Amino acid sequence: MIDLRSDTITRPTKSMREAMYLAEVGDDVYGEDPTINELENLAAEMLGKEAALFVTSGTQGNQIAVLTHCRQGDEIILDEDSHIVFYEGGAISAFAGVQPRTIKSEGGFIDPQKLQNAIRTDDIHFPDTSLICLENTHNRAGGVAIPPSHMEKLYQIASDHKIPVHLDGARLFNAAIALGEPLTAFTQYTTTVQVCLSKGLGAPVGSILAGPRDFIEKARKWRKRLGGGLRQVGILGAAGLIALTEMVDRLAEDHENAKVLAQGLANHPLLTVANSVDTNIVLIDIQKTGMHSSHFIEKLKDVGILAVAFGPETVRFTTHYDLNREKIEQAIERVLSFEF
Ligand code: TLP
Repeated sequence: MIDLRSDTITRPTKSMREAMYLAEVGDDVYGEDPTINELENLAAEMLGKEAALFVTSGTQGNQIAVLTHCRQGDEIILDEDSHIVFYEGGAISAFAGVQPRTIKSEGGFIDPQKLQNAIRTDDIHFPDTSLICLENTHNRAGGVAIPPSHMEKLYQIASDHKIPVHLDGARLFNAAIALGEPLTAFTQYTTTVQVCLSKGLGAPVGSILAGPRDFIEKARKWRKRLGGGLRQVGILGAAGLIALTEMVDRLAEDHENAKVLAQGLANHPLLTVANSVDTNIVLIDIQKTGMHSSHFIEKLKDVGILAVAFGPETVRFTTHYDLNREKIEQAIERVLSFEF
């Protein structure tokens, strides 16, 4: 099988497994795991934030951010197609008790005027707007890398209203590599940020939530409340350190492979590339096949390819570390020779 479902399927590298085996560990709930402490310090430095916290997943990192920034009954502003709204099981309402006020972005870009209009004024009828969430790269828009200059405009509006900004940067490393910008070029326009170690960077488990020191101390308590206080977790942190030090620059290969895949699939008369392929995600519009995407991905399995449905007429293919150029070329060949 050529598995293009997600970059989450990457398995830990040999050097990750060795580092995990040898990791120095302690009880992290006591703050005594040296490997996790090293990971959190390095991540905070790379992201230009005062402090960082290792969390079990991107979802947990985003949810802890919302819980820490907001109170029940608050309103948070975010793109209607953001991961937090679309793919986190309604957790912001289930856990933080906040109300989402969604904006329709244009291909992942939130219009500053729409953001400005969505912020509540001081009125006894209204909920308080207590958080603005951004996403970069933007998953459902097709891995779109949003430039720091656009984030700056949104951050300026948020700052004018004294509203914090949380960035779901599950794939922020991809945005940084694609645009040739340092991570801090993006994170300077955020109050807090969540980045995933377990996507393109290949770690088996884990994300980082980073922000001001007092925020991270409160977030640590929320993590504990959610059962996310782990003990000798340096075993996982060791892989996270390799992810941050050895796996970032090579994301460029995944991006190249995605472009090759998109160009190849575009040669099929019934398939249309539906995104700009900035990073490692290719969206294919299958409307001309007359099939529903769920049927289409079942058919793809017959030729040994896994992908995910992204809407009734859209299918997502994601490139990653476990698929080299040869596999990408095989995938193209298999799709092109297939009669839908
Ligand atoms: N996204 C997964 C699925 O949940 C859709 C994927 O395969 O792309 N933020 C963004 C932008 C994400 O894409 C994801 C994972 C998360 C957060 C959540 O990360 P995890 O899976 O670690 O909870």
